[in-house]
Amino acid sequence: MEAWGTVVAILATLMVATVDAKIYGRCELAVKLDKEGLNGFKGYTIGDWMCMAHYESGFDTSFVDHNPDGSSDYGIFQLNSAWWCDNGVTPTWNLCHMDCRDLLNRHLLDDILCAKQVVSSRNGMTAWDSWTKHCYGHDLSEWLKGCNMRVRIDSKKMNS
Ligand SMILES: [Ca+2]
Repeated sequence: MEAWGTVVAILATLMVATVDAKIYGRCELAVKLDKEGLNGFKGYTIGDWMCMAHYESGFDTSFVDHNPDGSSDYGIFQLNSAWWCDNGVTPTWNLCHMDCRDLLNRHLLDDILCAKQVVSSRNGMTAWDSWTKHCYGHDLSEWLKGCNMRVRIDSKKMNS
């Protein structure tokens, strides 16, 4: 039954490759985003990023959503395949020069670098409908409550 053992080994390898995703804990994600320099970036706080990511993906890096226009949104920040990444299907500008699949794994650095490009564009965070709908103008301190971090989340007092 050695062949069967080989099959099991291959399947296990494939699963590890495809399931390299992660649902981040709230504080875990907040600390990570802060560490990568998102707090205050272009005038937005970690609270803005946390709120947006929650409503976009529920902090699940494997989340993919399909849009009526044929494009898809990938990962924790739901980055779009017509603008920011290449999924091999949607005609794309691929402004982040990346494969959309790289937005589905647990490694967030590339996602964060791409999201920085999104928020640096003219529309800022209004690029994410969920941010406009659920986060803009709201008290976002709840998103960091109980997390062991000291970041200022009052954007009015912050230099952008
Ligand atoms: Ca990634």
